[in-house]
Amino acid sequence: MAKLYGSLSSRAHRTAWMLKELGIEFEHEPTNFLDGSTRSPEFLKVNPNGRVPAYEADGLRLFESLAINLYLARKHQSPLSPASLEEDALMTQWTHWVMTEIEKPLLLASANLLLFDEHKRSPAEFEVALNKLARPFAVLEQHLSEHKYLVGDRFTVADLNVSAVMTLIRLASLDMTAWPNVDAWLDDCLERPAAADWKAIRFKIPRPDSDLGVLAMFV
Ligand SMILES: N[C@@H](CCC(=O)N[C@@H](CS)C(=O)NCC(=O)O)C(=O)O
Repeated sequence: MAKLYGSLSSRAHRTAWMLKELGIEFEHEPTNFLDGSTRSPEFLKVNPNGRVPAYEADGLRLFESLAINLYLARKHQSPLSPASLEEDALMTQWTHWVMTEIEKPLLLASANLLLFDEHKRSPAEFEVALNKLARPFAVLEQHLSEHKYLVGDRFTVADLNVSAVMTLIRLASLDMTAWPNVDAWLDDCLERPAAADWKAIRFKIPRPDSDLGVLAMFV
C-alpha cells in the first residue's frame, strides 16, 4: 500500500489532498520535526533531507510535495490529470510558478501576520513580501478573469498545487480584496471535501500567548 509520511499540519496536507482526490488508499505516518521523527535513521532513508512529506509506493520513494502530486496526477488518470503533453507542460508551469514566485514571500508575509508578539513582527519585511506577491497575484487574477481554472477549464492538479500553497492566505487571513478572482477561486478549491485537512491547521494557530501557532504550520 502507498505510504505518506508527514503530519497533516505540515506540507504533507498537500499530498494527502491529492491522494484523497484520486481515491487512493494510503498508510499515514505522522512524521514531524517536533518529536524528532524527521531525523530518525529510518526516515532519513526515505527522505535524506529530513523533511516531510515523503511518499513511498510501488518501490518508488519521492520527496517534494508538489512533485509527488504531479507524479500522482500522471500515474492515476482522472480529471485532475494532464490530458495531453501541452496540459502537462501547463500544470508543471503553474506548479513551478507557485514554488518560485509565491511560496517564499507568502510564508514571510503570513508568518508576520501570525506572530502574536508584536515585537517579533516586522512591518518592513511584511511590506517587502507583499510587494513581491503583487506581481504574481496580478498574473493569477488576470488569468482567472478569463478562465474558471488554471488549465483546461476543470479543476486539475495545477489548481490543487497552487491553492494548497495558498492555504497560507487563509491561515493568516491575508486581505485579498485587491484580487477578487483569486479570492473566489481559492474558496472554490479549498472547499473541496478532499482538501479538508488544511482546516485543522487553522485551529492550531490562534494562541495569543505564544508563537507556537506559527510553528504548527511547519511541523
Ligand atoms: N519543498 C518541500 C519543503 C518540505 C518542508 O520544508 N517540510 C517541513 C514541514 S512543512 C519540514 O519537514 N520541516 C522539518 C525540518 O526542516 O527539519 C516540499 O514542498 O515538500
